[in-house]
Order: sequence, then C-alpha cells, then structure tokens
Amino acid sequence: MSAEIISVKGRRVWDSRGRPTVESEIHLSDGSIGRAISPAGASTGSAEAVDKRDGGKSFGGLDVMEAVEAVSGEIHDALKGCDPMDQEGIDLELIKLDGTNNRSRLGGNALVATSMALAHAAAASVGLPLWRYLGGGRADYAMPLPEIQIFGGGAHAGRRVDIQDFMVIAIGAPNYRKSLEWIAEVYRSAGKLMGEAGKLAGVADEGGFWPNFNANEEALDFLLCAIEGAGFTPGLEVAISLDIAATDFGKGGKYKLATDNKVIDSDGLSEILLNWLEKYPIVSIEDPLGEDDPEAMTKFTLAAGPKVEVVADDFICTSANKIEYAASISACNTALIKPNQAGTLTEAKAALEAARVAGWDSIVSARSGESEDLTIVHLAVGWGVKQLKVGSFSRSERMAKWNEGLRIAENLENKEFDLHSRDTFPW
Ligand code: 2PG
Ligand code: MG
Repeated sequence: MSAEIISVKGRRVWDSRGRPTVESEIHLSDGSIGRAISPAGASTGSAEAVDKRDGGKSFGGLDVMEAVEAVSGEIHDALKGCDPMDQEGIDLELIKLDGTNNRSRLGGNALVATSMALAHAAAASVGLPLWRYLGGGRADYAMPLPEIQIFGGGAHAGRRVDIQDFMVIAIGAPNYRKSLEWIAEVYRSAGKLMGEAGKLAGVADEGGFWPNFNANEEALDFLLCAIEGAGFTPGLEVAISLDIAATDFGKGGKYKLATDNKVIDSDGLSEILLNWLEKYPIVSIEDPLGEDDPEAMTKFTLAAGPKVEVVADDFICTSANKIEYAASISACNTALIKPNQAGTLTEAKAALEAARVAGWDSIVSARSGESEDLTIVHLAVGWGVKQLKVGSFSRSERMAKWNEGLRIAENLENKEFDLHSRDTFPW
C-alpha cells in the first residue's frame, strides 16, 4: 500500500441555486488531495439516496451541517488509515456505516461527496487524470455526446411549461468540440428568437431560457425554429431530446398538464408523446411516464420503437436492482446515471453495468443544483458512457463541465468521435 487516507474533512459550500451543499476533502499520506461537492436535484425520484437537510430555520431548513459533521466525524474516523485505491471497499464501508437503505442517517450527500473525493485523491496519488484512473487501463476512450438544454420547464422554471427539459443533441457533429460549437449557435439562435421575451424570461435552474409558452408543444416548435435559424438540418445535424419528468406532474396514472389545461391518463400522455415522436426529430425521451406507472412505460417503449432512446431517470434512480426490473419488463432502453441518486460511485457503476447487461445505452447526468465540481465529466469518459447531460449552455456550473470535456478531448486525438452514438441514431 503506497499511500493511506490521513483525513476526511467536510465543508459546507454553496450550490448554483445559492443553497448549502456538502464538500468532502480527503488528504492522503503522500500529500495527494481529492475534493468533491454533492449536487442536488429538484425533480427527484422517491427511491433516491436521501439528500440530508437539517430542517429548522437555517436557510429554509436546507442547511447541511449534520451531513458536513458526519464527513469530518464518523466518516473521517472510519476511513482514516484505509487504502485510497480500494474505491469499492471504501464505498461499501460508507454504506455499512450509514446503515440505512436510503442513506438517510449520514446523508447521501455526505456519502457521494466523499466517494467522489476519494476517486480524485486516488487519481492524484497515481498521477493520472481522473478519467484515465476511472477507465482503469482501457484503450477505447471516446467523448460522450453532449445533450444540452435550450428551454427549461417544470420544477426548474417555475412550471411555465410542464415538460422539464427541451434539449438538443448535435447528432451529425463530427466530434465533441464541433458539437459544442453547433449547440452554441442553436442556443444563440433560440435567444434571438425569444427577443425581448427571452431576455425577460431569464434563465432556468440549468441555464436554458424559460419563456412563457402557451402550450407544451409550442416549445417544440420554437426549438425547431432555433435549430433551423442556426442553419442546421433538424434530425440530420441537430436533433431534439426531451426530459418529460412525468413523475413531477403525474400520480397513479393521472397526469395534469397545467400549460395545456388538461388532466389525462397514461394512454392520453403516451399518445401526445408518440405523436411528438412522429412530428418532430426527437431522438431521446426521458421519464415519459411517472415512476409509479411501469406498465405504461413498457407500452410506450414498445410503441416508440428502438430508434428512440427511452430514458429512465426517476423510474430507476441509478439503482442496479431497479434497472434489472425495468429491463425484465422492457420498460425503457437507456439509463440515466446520477451518482448522487445512488450514493456512492461503486453503486452508480453497478447501475451502469446493469444497464450494459440489459443491452441499454447510458447517459451520465448532472443535477439541477450543481457546482464547479467536474467529476461527472470524468465519469462519462472514464466509464465509456454514450451521452453527457449537464443542463444548458450558460451558467458557469454548466460551462465548467462542457469546458472540462474540451480539455479531455484533446488527449483523445482523433478518437474523440463517438461512433457508437451515431450508429444508434439512425436519422
Ligand atoms: C433530471 C435532472 C436534470 P433534477 O430530471 O434529469 O435535468 O433534474 O436534478 O432536478 O432531478
Ligand atoms: Mg430527469
């Protein structure tokens, strides 16, 4: 054992919504340091690892001092002297120490910050960039395809529209760098299209515009105009991706589309979405139905067909068990992987493996509450994931991640094409 953990320190820092969050900092005996910050969701699945908040008066109950103290106290005591290269062993130790099924005692936020900080410390100790350390000697690195929000809705934008994320993917771009260039043009084109209204609309939690659309579908029409306005062929060069986040406006098979002023059942919602798949160049659709509506998910996935990614987020909450179940009923075909939903990197990786075993693709995703933390970009490259979703093309907590991807891509020379992605988008 070359180095050992000498200290784990918790720190309260601030996220992109101005809310408190947990940073964990690990020092090793060889002088290496690893640091990571927990993100936080707004539209959350019920089976996520608990984002532990103190309650009470401080910051509207959102303070995280108990989780921070858990890092510097119990977690420090348990990990001191451990081998930092043993990510799996340490993650299992964290899970055991917490002792609950949903990580509610120490907090999923305390755990995920520590688990990610450990990976950073270990990578620093062996002198590798994190993506290479996580890749563990594989030779086939490729950049993930950026999936970028243009309009925000749902829980991230005052519910001006029900649908949460209206995104684009530059499926025809030859590489990561070009993909960002193209999407920058689409973002600018959308801003121009919004004109004064766009300026007044401001930016949603993840940096997209959030104008007042009259109907959910109107946002799709504007998105199409933004793609065309930027000079791209929709569906060939730049395609649409949606996160419906249906759990947020549906329960028990009833869905309330407030923007469209109607309450519909699972079949009604599926029909609307399937119609959009026909009418618009949509290559990916996330959480089309609620987390409590598995039969409708299965029906929808079958009807959507294999050329569309049907992505599960709230429905699987980055859990290997839930992915195995979802695969057994063919409820979707792509997994959204968010480390803080799982609680540790080892569990997030197990979820990714379960998705691979099921023959699914995967997307590594940020949360709506983010920070300067760049870990997920390294995970996406190191773990060889197809797509990366980190919100829009503005706000530094998002841009820092896209920019980190540019730095990583430089190391991949001409291997930065994500060929398998384009194979599976037969537009
Ligand atoms: C999602 C994420 C990111 P949140 O639903 O996929 O867009 O949102 O972090 O609020 O869960
Ligand atoms: Mg989602």
